[in-house]
Amino acid sequence: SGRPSYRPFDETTRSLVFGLQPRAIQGMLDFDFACGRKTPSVAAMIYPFGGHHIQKFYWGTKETLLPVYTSVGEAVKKHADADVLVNFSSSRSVYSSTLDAFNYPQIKAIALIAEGVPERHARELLHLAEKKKVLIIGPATVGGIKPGCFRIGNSGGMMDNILSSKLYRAGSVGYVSKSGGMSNELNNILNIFTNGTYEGIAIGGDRYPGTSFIDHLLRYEQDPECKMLVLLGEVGGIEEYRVIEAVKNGTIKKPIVAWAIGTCAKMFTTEVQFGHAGSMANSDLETADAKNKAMKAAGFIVPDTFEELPDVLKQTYDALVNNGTIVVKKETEPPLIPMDYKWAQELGMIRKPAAFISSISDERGQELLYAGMRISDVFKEEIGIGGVLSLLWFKRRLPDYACKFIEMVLQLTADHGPAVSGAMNTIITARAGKDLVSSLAAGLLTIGDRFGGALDGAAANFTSALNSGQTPREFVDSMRKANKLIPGIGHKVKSKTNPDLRVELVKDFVKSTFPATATLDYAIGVEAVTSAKKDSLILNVDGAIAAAFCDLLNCSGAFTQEEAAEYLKVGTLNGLFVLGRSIGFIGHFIDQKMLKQPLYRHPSDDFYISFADHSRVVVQPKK
Ligand code: Q5B
Repeated sequence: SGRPSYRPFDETTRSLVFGLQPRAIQGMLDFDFACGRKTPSVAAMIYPFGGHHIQKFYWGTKETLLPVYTSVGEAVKKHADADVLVNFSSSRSVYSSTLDAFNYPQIKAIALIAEGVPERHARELLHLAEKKKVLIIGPATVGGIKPGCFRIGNSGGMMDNILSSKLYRAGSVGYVSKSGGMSNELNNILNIFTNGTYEGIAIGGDRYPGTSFIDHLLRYEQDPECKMLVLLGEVGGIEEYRVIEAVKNGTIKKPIVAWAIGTCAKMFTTEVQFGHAGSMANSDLETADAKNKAMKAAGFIVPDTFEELPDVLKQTYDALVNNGTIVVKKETEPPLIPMDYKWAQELGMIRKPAAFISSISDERGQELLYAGMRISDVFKEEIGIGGVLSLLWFKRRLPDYACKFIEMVLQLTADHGPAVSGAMNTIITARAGKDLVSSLAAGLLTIGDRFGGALDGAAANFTSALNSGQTPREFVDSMRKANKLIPGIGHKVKSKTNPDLRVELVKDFVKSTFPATATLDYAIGVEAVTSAKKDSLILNVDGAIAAAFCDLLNCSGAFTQEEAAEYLKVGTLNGLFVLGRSIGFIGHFIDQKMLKQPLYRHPSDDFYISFADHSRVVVQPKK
């Protein structure tokens, strides 16, 4: 890469990201753009599952494509300029993916983000990394940031944080800490009290980090652009003492401000384990107080309390400015980074008209809601399928008898044998080798005016006839005059002498539970007229259900008159037959498949085939 070893990241650094982390990658690209980088710092992603593909990201206001490879080897081969691996693999797979990355000398630095990596694995990786001269940051870290140059994963936080801490351009202070959260705090403090961060690394909170404080501080010491060092240590471990040694023996000469977090541990009567796996003092030497004392004694600039850290940072920085070590540069404004739509929306900064309105269900919250009712209450209150239908179709709870009626309708209409149009279609489609949805759809598509889909028509006709004051006979006559069949009347096989028991069940239930039955009574009156003419012109299942549902809409008290009329107008009632009969059609599909029925071909002798006369006339072309 041509970079000196003390400077693993600069404004030309290119990385590979292991794992599908679109948010983190977008954050890295937004950072790059804010820094004025010419090329994105992420060259590609590696994800072993799902095959080689491409993903789209924003580059400023425009969009850019990043390839996703299935192996480190493939990615390295395609992107010879990438020498950093940001490894987001989980604690289970980080060991193997990092071992694999060690096979490619092109990779010079690896950040291990995963928490909970087994210590045995961490130590092995650490050992191998030393042998292979690979810089490891982590595990259990957000990574680190090189302002103006390169951001590892989510380091530095959200873009507004990056901008307010001026991480889009380099400052003069190099820091190292364990915690990613404290790194953010340091970025902020350094921006306020100095000219900002030159580089910041969070080594991670585990007991065996791939690199420690000293590794990074020695790099900063060598880097002429880094003028001042900060060490944010903590209770537990003895890594701070390696830095003390380096300061004492003169390896580290640059001014170093330091603080070990965890001085409050002494206020507890027992040993305290802080948030990090390694943050517990196993001896007096490992306490934060002992470390602060030792660092101060070795010549570090150590405040008396953490609250005084900003003051000593400012004093140290001012002194470096005054003696000419730091030359304050003119501030440059970063380019405007378009805010992520979702984030802006969350902040309440933008609004957008919704393309769709929906008012029956909502899955966005913690719990699924049906018309405002929690799914857990649906079961707690045992509202049943009738209750669920009343919520999702009518957006309200209906009285108990209404829910029971709905359930009765679904059971009554569930099937009527294999010979009806819809079942035949389903069976033929299933036998043609088609799937469940196709076979079901083929069956459903037969539902209409003649078969199963006469409910809406029946409801409309019975209602208007009843409301207009026509007697059933006048209504039948008027329909005949208009040459119209009465929807809800007539059946292919059922008749006065072979009554449809389903209709009887409907009548009995409605008569005994509904507060009013004017429409059903009217339909029965119509049946009396039609069946007197012809035995098969009975009130059929469509007609009986439709008439009863009109009574439910009009007289249950759950709907206004306008609502009742609107539900009829939009064609709600055929839905009852469609829903109920879907049960049967699916049954027929499964039945045919289980019976391994072959392709059906209808016998040709069942067709009378005749061509129209004109098909034999040859039309001569005009001369
Ligand atoms: N005539 C149902 O016809 C059927 C008349 C009528 C006045 C009428 C017919 C019809 C209206 C639509 C309707 C739902 C096609 C039916 C269902 C679900 C099912 C099915 C299953 C299940 C039967 C003979 C004579 C003619 C006609 C006259 C007939 N209907 N007059 N109003 N409605 N009804 N559909 O038996 O003088 O001789 O020329 O369209 O409500 O689909 O089980 O099968 O659960 O799956 O073939 O129950 O009624 O009678 O057409 O030969 O007519 O009666 O004008 O008079 P048919 P046609 P004319 S339930």
